Amino acid sequence: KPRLYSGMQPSADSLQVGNYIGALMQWRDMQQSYDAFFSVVDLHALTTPNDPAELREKTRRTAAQYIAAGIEPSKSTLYVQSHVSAHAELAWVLSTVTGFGEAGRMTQFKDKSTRYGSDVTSVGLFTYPVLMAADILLYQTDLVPVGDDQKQHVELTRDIAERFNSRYGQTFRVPTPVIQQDTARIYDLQNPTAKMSKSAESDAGVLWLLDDPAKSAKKVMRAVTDSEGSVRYDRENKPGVSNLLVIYAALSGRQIPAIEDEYAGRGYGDFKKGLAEVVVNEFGPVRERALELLDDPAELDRVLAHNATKAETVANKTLGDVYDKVGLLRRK
Ligand code: AQP
Repeated sequence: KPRLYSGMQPSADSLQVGNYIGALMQWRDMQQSYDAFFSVVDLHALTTPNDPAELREKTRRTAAQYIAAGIEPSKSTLYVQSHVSAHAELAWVLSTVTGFGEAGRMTQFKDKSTRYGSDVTSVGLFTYPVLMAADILLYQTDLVPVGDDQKQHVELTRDIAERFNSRYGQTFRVPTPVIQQDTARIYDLQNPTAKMSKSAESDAGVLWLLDDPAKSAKKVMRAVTDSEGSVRYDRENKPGVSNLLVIYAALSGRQIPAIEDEYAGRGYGDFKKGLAEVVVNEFGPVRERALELLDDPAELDRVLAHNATKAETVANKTLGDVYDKVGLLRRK
């Protein structure tokens, strides 16, 4: 089976509906036909300020939500990035074959460093894409499903892999990004031209997977729409309604035109009520399952440890090969 790699940062207590539709639902499907590795990238999360105890808890919670959403830890390798030390080790070697200039062209770094200011912007934030390259290349990955915003990082990963291979001989498989479709991109309910994000400044427009369903229903009812009053998909002129339609279609497994037909001639109130019901029905069981898993952290930790061991076997093989190729004297 071809190999697939993806991950998410444990940057909040709960994932949001964009993570669910844009990543988890697709991972769940893809794990059937790929040898899939899914990690909770806690080392990446260190690039933004964190409370240590909270970071630990968020890491467990993120893993629990992967499982609750249908990632099967007996089928896919679901593990915590920092449990496999090869990630940090390979990142170091890769940083020595990455140009300072090419890393400096990463737009996410430029955006985030402008947002954070020079006091909070760390060297780690700058080398974030190199660590991501290590994540992907350690597993001899074929496919990397990512959002638009990560495409440039996967391209950098490909460049690094090709450069390393040509300098030291065939070592890494060169991965291909699978960019999520426009209809898998979810926007903030209060600000429907901005991507919904775990780290949004206000959470009024964010639908959290682990929120009380009544609260999510309320957020749907308060979502920004427009004054036209017709339920119709038009990203450009009706970003709010279009976003709600996309969420409705993804969570219900129906097509957008069928939903437009159902609500033709009815107001936004009815449409939002329908969507609120879909959200509650879909998130309810996922939330319950995640909370159940979190009730038994020892068992969850055991599953994660077992999967880390599986990941390590693959990762250490690649790392050993890299160390040999670059000329490090191996410990006997
Ligand atoms: N709004 C979204 N629509 C569709 N897919 C999304 N993803 C994230 N937001 C949306 C996908 O989820 C995976 C994890 O990405 P992430 O950890 O970067 O998610 P985030 O919620 O955007 O988190 P942060 O902490 O707020 O990150 P930054 O600061 O980077 O924006 C990815 O597959 C992503 O495509």
